[in-house]
Order: sequence, then C-alpha cells, then structure tokens
Amino acid sequence: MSNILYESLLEPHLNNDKVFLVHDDNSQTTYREFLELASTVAHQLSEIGIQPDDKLIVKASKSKYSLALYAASILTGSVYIPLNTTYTLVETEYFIKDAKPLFIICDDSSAKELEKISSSVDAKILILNDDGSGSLTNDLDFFPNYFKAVDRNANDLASLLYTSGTTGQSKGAMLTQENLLSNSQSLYLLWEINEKDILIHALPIFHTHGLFVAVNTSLLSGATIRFIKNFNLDLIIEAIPSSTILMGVPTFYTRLLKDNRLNSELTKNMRLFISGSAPLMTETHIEFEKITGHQILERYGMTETNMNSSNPYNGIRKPGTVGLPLNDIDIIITNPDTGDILNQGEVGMIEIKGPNIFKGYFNMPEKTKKEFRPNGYFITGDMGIFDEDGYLTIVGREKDLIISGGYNIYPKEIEDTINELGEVLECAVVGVPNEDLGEVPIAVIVTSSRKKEKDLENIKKNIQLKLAKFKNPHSYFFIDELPRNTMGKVQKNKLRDDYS
Ligand code: MCA
Ligand code: AMP
Repeated sequence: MSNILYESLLEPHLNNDKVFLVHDDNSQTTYREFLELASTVAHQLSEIGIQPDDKLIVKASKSKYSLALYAASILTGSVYIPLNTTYTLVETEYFIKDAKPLFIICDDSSAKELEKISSSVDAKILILNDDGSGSLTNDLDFFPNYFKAVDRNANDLASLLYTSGTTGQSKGAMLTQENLLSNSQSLYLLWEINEKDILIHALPIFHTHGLFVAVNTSLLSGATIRFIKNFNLDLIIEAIPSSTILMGVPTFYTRLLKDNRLNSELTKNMRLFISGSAPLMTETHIEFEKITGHQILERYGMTETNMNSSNPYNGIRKPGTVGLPLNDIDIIITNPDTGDILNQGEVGMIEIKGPNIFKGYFNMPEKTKKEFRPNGYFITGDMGIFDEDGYLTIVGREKDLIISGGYNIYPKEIEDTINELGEVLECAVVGVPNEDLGEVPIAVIVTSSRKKEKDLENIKKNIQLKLAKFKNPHSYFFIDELPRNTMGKVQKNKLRDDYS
C-alpha cells in the first residue's frame, strides 16, 4: 500500500523552499509552507474524526487555505468534493444530500443557511471565510506541521466531482488516485512543464481545469503559480511578462484580444498559452498568433475523464482541432447507435478508454452502465471526427449542453425550473452565440396566461432562487407554440437559428 498522489505531488516538496504560490498582494507561499499548512489542516480534520473515504465538501473561495484542503484530503485519504461557490442553497442541498459528507467547509453566511441540511445528514460544518478566518483555521498553530499520509490504493477515490454528464441530473463522477495522477503525468510531460515555469492561474479551483490540470501539473513539476483569486484581466496582463504559461478557457483569450496592451513584446517571455473546456474559435487562434506570435494550444477534456487529447507542444497545432489522443489514452469514433468503429474521416461518437476514465457515477450503477460500452469504452456524448493526421475535431454534442465561458449549463435543469410555474405550458432553453462567453442560454416559453410580464417576473424569481447566476437565461421569449418535428420532438436547432 502507498498513496501515489501524496508521493508524487506533495512528498517531494516537504523541504522545498521554492515559491509555490504568488498571491494577488504579491505575498508568497513556499512549497514547504504550503505542505506545512496542509499538514496542520489534515491534523485538524483528523482530530475531529475524518477517516479515509469520508467525504469533504468544500464550498469556499480560492485561497491558499482552500487549496490546502485539497492537499489535506490527499493526506487523510478523504474524498475531495469542491463546489462552485456561486451555487444556490437549493443546488448545494442536492449535493450534500447525495454525497453525505462528514465535513462541509463553507463561509459564515453559507453555514447559517446550511445548518439544517447538514444536520440532516450528520455532517459537521467548518468555517473558512474569504479572508481566511473561521473555525477551520482558528487553531491551526497548535497542530504539528507534519502529517503522515494515510495509505491509499491507486484505485481508491480521491475526488467526487459533480457534473451533469449526458443528462440534466447532477452526478458525482468518482475519480481515483490513478485517474488523477496518470493524467497529470501525461500532461506535464507533453507540455514540458518544469520547475522554471510560472503559471498564471486565474481559473476557479472547483473544476477539473483549475484544480487537476493546473495545480497537479504544477505540483508534479515544482512550478510556481501566480494564484489570481478571481478572473482579472489587469492582473493577468501584469503577470504575463514575468510568467511562462497561461491556462484558460476561450473567454480568457477573446478578452485578451480586445485589450490593446496585448502584443508580442508583452508575451515574449511566455512559452505556452493553453485553452480548453469550450471550443476555441479558429479566428481566435489565428488572431492571437497574429498579435503575439504564439499559437494557442487547444486540448479536450471532461470531468469524467480528465484530459483526453491535446495539440502537440512540439509539432503542428491545428486550429479548430483538439489535437491527438494523449499518450496512454485510446480514442475511437463510433456509430452512436451500435458502437461500431467508423472509418477515419467519418463523424461519430467520441468514445474513450484509458487510466484517466472515472470509476463511475456515485451511487448510480445503472446510469454508469449506460455510459460505457461492454468493451469498456466511455461514451462521451461529444461528436467528433479524426483527420488523416490523427487530429480530433469536436463537431458537436449529442448531449443537450450549453457551454458558457467554460461553465456547463444543462438546458433541462433550467427548463424544469421554468416549468414549475403553473402558467407555463412548455418551454425550451437553447444556447445562442455570445461574443464574450461563447454561448449563453435563452428561454422560449409558452404560457396559458395573458399576463406575460407577471409570468416573466415569477419565472425570473424562481430561477434566481434555485439556479446559480451563470445559468440564468440572458433573454426570455414568449411564443404560441414550440416548433416540433413529426415525432413531436422540439426542434431546438430551429429555435437556435431563430433567436441567434
Ligand atoms: C460569470 N458569469 C457568467 C459566467 N461567469 N455567466 C455565464 N457564464 C459564465 N461562465 C456571470 C456572473 O454570474 C455575473 O452575473 C457576471 O457574469 C459577471 O461575473 P464575474 O464573476 O465578474 O465574471 P468573470 O469573473 O468575468 O468570469 C467569467 C469567466 C469565468 C472568467 C469566463 O466564468 C470563468 O472563470 N470560467 C471558467 C470556468 C471553468 O473553469 N471551467 C472549467 C470546467 P451578474 O452580473 O448578473 O451578477 S472543467 C471542464 O470543463 C473540462 C474538464 C475541461 O476540459 O477543462
Ligand atoms: P465538463 O464535464 O463540465 O468538464 O465538460 C466537458 C465537456 O466540455 C466536454 O464533453 C466537451 O463537450 C466540452 N469541451 C471540453 N474541452 C473542449 C474543447 N477544447 N473544445 C470543445 N469542447 C470542449
């Protein structure tokens, strides 16, 4: 027995005095200090009862403390469950009831709201406020700054990340130690991340991209992270001349391109700009190269699989493609109905097999079974095509999903919330193009009442109560009936065309 995540990501840094995190106020945290902080947090959790396999929900803003919680969960062998800090009470309640964590880490204001829900599942709340204060950190000085990592198998759970996968219902994707480690190893080798690198990190740390892709590859290589708390264009531009890598969603790049401070002089010390989580427009790639001389490297991933493919670091980066399958990962294109492998050049379902693939959806064996072929390939719900050089292009999605600024939005979740109102007869939510965020949701509604303004007020109120802000439709339209095909299915493509 061992603990491969601990041995690869944390243990090598026990006596490392190099800077790990540079914060927005220019204060720094060395690797040694980070490990010591994580150890005291691990002692704190363990003193109040955490055991391997216990679940730890973290809904806290980005800071060295929330990052230390991730490291402490590796040390204690608990299952790390980060949540988007903007989730509403209704959304958070679902995750707590589903995961039944032993601990919930959140700020004071959320704690008050979550008290009843947490006690219904016997979870204890620990406070971590935005300024680092709270019951989690109050007594850290009293704990030893070394914690002996517990043993874990490579196949043991490291994290549960909630995603809606191919349907509207949120499910916890069970990610093992091996899933996470094998993927970070492939990426840091491919992208040649090393201890001289300084990574600009302006992503949230509650998703695969900001946490596992960005943080794990940095820990593996001993790189330094410019740890920007919230997306801030000025801070990113300020950091570029003294940094080497940026990882972002396409919105980062379209926003940079709009800023006249971006030029080849500013970016001359950078060696790599990486984009993922949503499609990067070919025009963005071309424009960025024209202005900076850098070709953005696009890669493709999923919560259930970590990263699957990437354009090469050395070699041709083809705009509009998500590159070649990663080292130890097998990607096939199949007929969605039969699973038969299609010929190169044919569009089909992207299916994936490899050490990166999650163990299944938490407490949902039937759902898990449906998403895998009998031969073990995971059915992604993304449609793709390989070109003659083996580069993959994502041409669409079979799953009904909107990706807005890198966040996934499931139309069904919004439709269900709108449909809860008595007056609503039916509705459809579709994504329409948006210059800044790629696409945004809009809602098309059929109601029985004549008081559309009052209906709209009630609909918006319900949406705001139940769904995080980033899921709120940008516009609402009332029509007499939804367009349907001969099978009675709502023609979302038509709505998309009509309202774009
Ligand atoms: C913020 N808002 C949004 C979004 N972000 N609305 C729709 N989509 C969004 N993505 C809303 C807020 O609710 C707010 O609304 C207003 O926009 C301004 O919010 P603010 O926080 O100031 O926005 P921002 O800081 O400029 O953020 C935009 C962002 C951010 C930088 C694009 O959304 C972001 O960091 N996205 C990255 C998400 C990510 O990490 N995805 C990876 C998932 P109001 O004004 O009404 O209050 S992992 C994944 O997908 C896979 C595995 C992969 O391949 O990586
Ligand atoms: P999530 O499971 O929330 O992490 O979202 C994963 C989904 O994001 C994938 O199934 C794709 O549909 C999409 N995605 C991720 N990276 C890319 C990319 N580079 N281009 C297009 N879509 C992407």
